[in-house]
Amino acid sequence: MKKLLRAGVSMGLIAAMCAAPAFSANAADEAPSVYFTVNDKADGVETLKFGAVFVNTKENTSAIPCAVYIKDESKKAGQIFVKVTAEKSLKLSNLTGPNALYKGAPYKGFETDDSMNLNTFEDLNVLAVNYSKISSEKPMELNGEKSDSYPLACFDAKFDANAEGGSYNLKVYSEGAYFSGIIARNGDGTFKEYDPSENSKPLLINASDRKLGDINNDGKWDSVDVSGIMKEYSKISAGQDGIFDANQRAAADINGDGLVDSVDASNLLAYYAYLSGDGTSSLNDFVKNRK
Ligand SMILES: [Ca+2]
Ligand SMILES: [Ca+2]
Repeated sequence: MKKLLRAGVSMGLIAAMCAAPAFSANAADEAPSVYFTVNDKADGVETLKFGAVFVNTKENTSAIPCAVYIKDESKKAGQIFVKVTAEKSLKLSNLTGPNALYKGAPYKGFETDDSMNLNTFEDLNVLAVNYSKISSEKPMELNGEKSDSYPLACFDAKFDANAEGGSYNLKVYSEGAYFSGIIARNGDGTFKEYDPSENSKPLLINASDRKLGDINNDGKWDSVDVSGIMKEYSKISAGQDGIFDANQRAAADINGDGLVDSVDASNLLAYYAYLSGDGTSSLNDFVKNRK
């Protein structure tokens, strides 16, 4: 009985959280999706422990190289239409296929940038990439072991000079004529279409005018920053407005999980102790290596 009740609760939660009621749980498991990476060797760019990217807008003056990948466990993708967007002050440009930078594409038959369809819609800040072999009823043939052995496409993301601090998202765009779709082919003529904008996780980019964790922007990481995060967290968790501005909030998500909470405060406190003991790693490296 208990077990049944628990199952009932979790199913209810899943139904409430699921934005795509058209898919059953099983279908959602196999649904192909896309994901994004950034090259964190660019100045002022760091990939945080739980995947979000931190950008110090003071240190970052160049475009950030990015890539978009398809994750298709079933290996059934037969046609791929993906459109990528971000907030307008994070400008997307320089769309190319993956061949030059990554020495290959996810699928056979796409050895040049001309063979995939690449389009830039500047007004919308949207980039489009199509892998389309209309004549085939079969899935496309992979080049590597997995669908994400190579990216679908590469592009640059660059903050406008007047971009404000805060949370930005690289995500799939699918609106009207600018739709995104992945058609999975079963090899027998039947197929199923998925909208990757519904099941792909955006890449969170936290942009701040200060260094990660330096909440008061005094060039030091210490107890003042820790107590700032605790204050912010206690306000937010009490349902009140936070005290941080957007730059501070972006600098406070130290582990990159999209939340500013006590875990960030405890990471920062441990880092403060580590620095006091003459530690030399960056805050991000310290947090990533922390158990
Ligand atoms: Ca500080
Ligand atoms: Ca966090």
